[in-house]
Amino acid sequence: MFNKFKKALSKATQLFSRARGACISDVEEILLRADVGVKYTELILQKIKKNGGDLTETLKNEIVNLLNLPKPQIGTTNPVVIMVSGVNGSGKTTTVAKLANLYSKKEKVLLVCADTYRDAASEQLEIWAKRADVEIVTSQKGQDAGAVVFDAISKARAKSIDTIFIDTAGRLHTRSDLMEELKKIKRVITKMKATGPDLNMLTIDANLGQNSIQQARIFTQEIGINGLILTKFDGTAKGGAIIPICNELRLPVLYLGIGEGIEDIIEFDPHAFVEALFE
Ligand SMILES: Nc1nc2c(ncn2[C@@H]2O[C@H](COP(=O)(O)OP(=O)(O)OP(=O)(O)O)[C@@H](O)[C@H]2O)c(=O)[nH]1
Ligand SMILES: [Mg+2]
Repeated sequence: MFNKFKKALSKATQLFSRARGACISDVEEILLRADVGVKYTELILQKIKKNGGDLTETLKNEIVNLLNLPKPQIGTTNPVVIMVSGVNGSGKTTTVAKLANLYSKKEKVLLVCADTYRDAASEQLEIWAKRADVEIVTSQKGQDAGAVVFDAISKARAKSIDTIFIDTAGRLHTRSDLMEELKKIKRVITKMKATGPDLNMLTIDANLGQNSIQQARIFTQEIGINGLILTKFDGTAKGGAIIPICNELRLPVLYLGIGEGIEDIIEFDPHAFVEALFE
């Protein structure tokens, strides 16, 4: 897993690894260029100045501390419900497919297309379901997304499915009708399972860097996101934005998307991440 991480992070690594043995002003420049942002760069530099000792080690420890936010507890009643939301093109469909594939190695999973907005959304997800060799609940364009989710959870119960993955329609955080639909999906889940979605995750395109914080905040306020997935991390030079994103939102990063293939996802671990960054 470490190797996969290293390869996928090569862009970010190119930048961070230069901090090894660098002086403090170089570190400042590196952090700012990686889109860590002024606030968190200052915070990290203050710690380095205060601690003395090995600069690289302090830097690594500080980044781990900043990324180490508590992860949500997954309930013990099946099906575990995992819902993924996000703006258009942020990687929701690809991500639910990758996750279903990952989980299917250990348990019975079900993919659910609750995107009833986009043309051919079900067809797209069906292709992924075949690739991952997992079951799917499809839907029709214009169908009520809440009803699709209701049927899917009923089916999951009848078939003793362990975990279901719900793909939702892409929306701008400013589109209130679509935001209402997400709330409705969440209400339907909560009616059928009092604890609500076990994971209510937001996909964020890592290339947006710090610019993603405002839109993410709106999703968080509206539908109570409890974990983040940074997608397209393989191509970004703004990987340092992961620090302001999760700290401003006070949400842990749970996965990183690192490519377009079905295996291109990594469960996020702050230590492994930082080790790979500084390789
Ligand atoms: N390089 C790279 N590309 C990705 C990653 N995740 C998704 N993509 C690409 O991003 C594009 C959009 O992905 P989708 O999964 O369709 O995004 P979506 O959020 O479902 O899009 P809508 O349903 O239209 O809102 C596709 O071309 C994917 O191949 C990733 O981790 N790395
Ligand atoms: Mg989609």
